Amino acid sequence: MTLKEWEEKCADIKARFSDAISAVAAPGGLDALKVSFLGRAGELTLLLKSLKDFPLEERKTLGAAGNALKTELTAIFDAKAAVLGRAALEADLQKSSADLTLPPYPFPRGRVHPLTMALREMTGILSRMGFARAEGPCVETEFNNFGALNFPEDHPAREMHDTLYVKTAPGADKLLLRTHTSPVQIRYMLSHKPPLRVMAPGRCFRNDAMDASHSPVFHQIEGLYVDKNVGLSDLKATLTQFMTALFKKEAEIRFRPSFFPFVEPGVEVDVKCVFCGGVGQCSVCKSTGWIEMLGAGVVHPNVLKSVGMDPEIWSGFAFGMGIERLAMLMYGIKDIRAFYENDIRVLSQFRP
Ligand code: FA5
Repeated sequence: MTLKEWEEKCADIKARFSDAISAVAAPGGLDALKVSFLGRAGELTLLLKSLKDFPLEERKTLGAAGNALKTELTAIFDAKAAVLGRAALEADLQKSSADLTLPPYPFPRGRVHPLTMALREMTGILSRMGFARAEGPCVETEFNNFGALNFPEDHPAREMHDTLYVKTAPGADKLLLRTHTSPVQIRYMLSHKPPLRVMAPGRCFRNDAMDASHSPVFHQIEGLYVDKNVGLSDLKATLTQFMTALFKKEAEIRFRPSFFPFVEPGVEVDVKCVFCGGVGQCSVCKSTGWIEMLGAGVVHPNVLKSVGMDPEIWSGFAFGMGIERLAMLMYGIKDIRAFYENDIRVLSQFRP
C-alpha cells in the first residue's frame, strides 16, 4: 500500500463509520459497528497494524494520524452510546409504574442513648468542677465493695444492698457484681496521693425487683474529694451547684440524715419532684414530693486509714448518685423501664 492509498483508506473509514453510526437507532446496533471498525480485527485496527510495512519516517507521521482517528471514532461512538442509553432508560421509565417524584424512604440513623446523653452531661459538669475521671471493674472483690468501705464482716449493713455474688473456688477471694461505684474510691485512693478530686461513672447490680424507679442493673456516678479541712458544707455547695447546672435552674434539694458505713455524717440527697412540683401526688415520688437521688457524706476516718491516709491530716466528702433517677427528671421520664425496653418510639425522641 502506498502512502497516499493509506491516507485515502483512513478518510474512507471515517466517512463510512460516520454514516453507519448515524443510521444506528437502538443500543443493540452499536456493538456490531464497534467490532467491525474498532474491534481486534476491525478495519481501523488492521489499517494501523499495516503501518509496520512503511519506512520509519512515514510510519511516524501516519501512526499519529491513525491514532488521532481512532480517538475521534471512539469519542463519536461513546457520545452516541450515551444518547441511545439515556433514550432507552427514559423509554423504560415511561413504561414503569414507579413515581420518581415521591420523596425517598427515610434513612434511619442511630443516635446516642438518653442514658449516655445524661451521663455525658453529668460528667461534663463535674469535669468543669475539676473532677478527674476514673473507672473500676463491674466484678469486684467483696473487700473493695464492702470491707475497705467500713462495712463490718457479717454486719446487717451489707444487706442494705441485695448482692449478686460470683461463684469462686473455695478459699479464693469472694467476688461479686459491684452494688455501687464506691469501691472505685478505694481503688483510686490506693493509687493516688491526696489532694484528689475524682468521679467514677459506671454500672451497678443489685437483686432489686424492677419497678418505676428501680432496676437490677443501673448506673451511678461516684464523686470523691479529699483535701485538708473538707466538710459537709463543701459537699452541700458542690451538689447544689451540680444540680443547678444539670437542671439549668435553681434546683431544690434537701439533705436527710442517713447511714452509710463509709461516711460520717451520712446524708441522703433528695431533689424536689418535677412531675408533681413537690405536691406529692404522683407515683414517681411515691406521693412524697421528693425523689431520692443520691447518698453522700463525709469520708469516714476508717476508710482513709484503710488506704493509708492519715485522718488527722486529710478529710473528704463522697457521693454516689443514680444516673437513671437524674435522667428521668432531666427528660421527664416517669418509668425507669423506658431506658431499657429499647422502644424506638421513645428513644427516637432524644437528640444530643
Ligand atoms: C449507695 O450506693 C452509696 N454507695 C452512695 C454513697 C456514695 C453514699 C458515697 C455515701 C458516699 P444508695 O444505695 O442509696 O447508696 O444508692 C445511691 C443511688 O443509686 C440512689 O439514691 C439511687 O439514685 C440509685 N439507685 C440505687 N439502687 C437503684 C436501683 N435499683 N435502680 C436505680 N437506681 C438505684
